[in-house]
Amino acid sequence: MGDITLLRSLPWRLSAILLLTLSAAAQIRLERIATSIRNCTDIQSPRDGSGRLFLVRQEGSIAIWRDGRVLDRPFLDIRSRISTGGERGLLGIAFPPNYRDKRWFYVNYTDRSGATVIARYSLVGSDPDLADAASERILLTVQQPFSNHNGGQLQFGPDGMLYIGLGDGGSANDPQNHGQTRRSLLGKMLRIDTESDLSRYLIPPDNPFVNDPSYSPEIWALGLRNPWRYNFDLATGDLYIADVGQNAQEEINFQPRSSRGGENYGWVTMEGTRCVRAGCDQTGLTLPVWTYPRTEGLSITGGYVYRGAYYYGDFVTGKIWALRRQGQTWINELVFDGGRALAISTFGLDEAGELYLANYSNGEIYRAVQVERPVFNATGVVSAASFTPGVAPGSLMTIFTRNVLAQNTSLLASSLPLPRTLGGVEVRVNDNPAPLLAVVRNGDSEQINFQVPWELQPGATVRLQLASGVARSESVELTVNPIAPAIFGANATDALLIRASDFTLATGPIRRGDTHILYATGLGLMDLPVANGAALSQPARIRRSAILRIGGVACDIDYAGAAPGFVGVYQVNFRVANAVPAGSQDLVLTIDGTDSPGRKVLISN
Ligand SMILES: [Ca+2]
Repeated sequence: MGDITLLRSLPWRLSAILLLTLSAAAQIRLERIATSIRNCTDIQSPRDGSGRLFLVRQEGSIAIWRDGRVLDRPFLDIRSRISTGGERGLLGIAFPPNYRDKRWFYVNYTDRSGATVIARYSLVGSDPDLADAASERILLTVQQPFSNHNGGQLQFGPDGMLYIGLGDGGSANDPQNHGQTRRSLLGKMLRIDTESDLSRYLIPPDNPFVNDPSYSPEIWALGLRNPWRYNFDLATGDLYIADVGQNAQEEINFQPRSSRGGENYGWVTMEGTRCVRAGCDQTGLTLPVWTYPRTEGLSITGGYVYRGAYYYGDFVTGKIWALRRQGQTWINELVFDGGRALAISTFGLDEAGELYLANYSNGEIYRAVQVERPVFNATGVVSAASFTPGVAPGSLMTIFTRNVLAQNTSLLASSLPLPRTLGGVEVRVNDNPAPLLAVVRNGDSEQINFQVPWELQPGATVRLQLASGVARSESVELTVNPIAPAIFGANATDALLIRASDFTLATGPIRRGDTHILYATGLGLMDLPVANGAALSQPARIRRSAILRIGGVACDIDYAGAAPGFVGVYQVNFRVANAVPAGSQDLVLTIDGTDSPGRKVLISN
């Protein structure tokens, strides 16, 4: 096969095909920036220009990461005040707007009795790297009936208010119905004003239930199970609340910046999009914009909007996805798969907008680094025989790409049926990996040869995407043709011909009256079916009419059909007509009225 699908540079003639290109989220790899942050529960930037990250340890201390290393002295150590283990401990830190001028911050922890405490601490004197453990001022204490589902995040919104996400109090299936109980702070998103009066917190007058005494006035939204992580998109002010599921679904709730609050996110009437309580009255509920099932993960860890997409992960399966809105739909892509060794407990975003995450199980902190994604476009998807556009069922295609292979490589499929992955590379056709013939990088030139699946319907739009490891290209859409005839060449111009008399390569001029064989692709369906990636072992004729002309003179065709033993390749056996003129002539194969690009043949005198 390598002799037939000769690799060549991209031809200059590319027809303009109007195509839709879908944008895609960046794939990432992880770069370790710190170790020894055991059981990290939060990563926060004070956004004060210092470049520091504050790394929260569940056991009750906070470390500072600055200039590439963790400072020896903890920023804060309140281990003596807290209960830890399981879902308890020091769970979150938040810096108020204009922190540089304020020098105080907030933490969320479970105290010795297991109650949730929201407290303010201040710095020691002028030292920006040391907080005063004796400066605690408790703003809010919420009793917890069970040890789990304590929430843990604290976030200031774009409105300067402090948002506090509280879980439903724990156990399973919210036995005390806190999520839907209006006077309970559990199972809610709270919104309070901490900055207007430092002696106490205030209820913002525009909270949704301030005038309804059946609700606690702190409530901003209800119906949450355990909103362990939630964050605002710093660019838009939209809020993403990742709510940990019970038995079936992990969910992401989206609250646009325009929201005035009061959403009911459904728990425990519903878990994600699934009914939990009998009756399941969904009136007034706001359903998640995205859920994932147990096959993908068991405990969602919400993240941040990073380079235009919401990156989040799963604590148990170590997967990281990017979710983004396109029109009215949400598109979710896997961007990293760390496996079960990566226990993603929290994400962080530094002042420059870079994304971080913590591995709860080994104490490592990572920076996410964007992976160069494979790149190709529609004009780089061409017939493997002619390097001209045209996608037809069963045909062999070449894709010219970048960023698929790290080094010079020449991988050829070594068995039939053709594999669906070669060297970690896939060509996805409507999300299904297609049979691959070759994956080649030579210098900056990369090309991939694949077979178009037989079952594609002419006229349909087909979506192509490249995958290399976890990296994914953007998708490119093409229209399927019934046929796309193209003749393989011996070089850039000349047809590759085999003499039928002795099956040797015809290298010199050919004689009138002799029978020759050419190879082609894109000739459409045959009178025998063949599986994708497989070759027939016997002849099978094409269904459409074939005409072969040399120098404009039609030549008799003995056979036009499958090339037995080859995938996606046809052969045409023809006799050079006596009326063909001598010299260099154009050879054109016409299938059902569609001409192949011409190839040169030399006719002897
Ligand atoms: Ca929900």
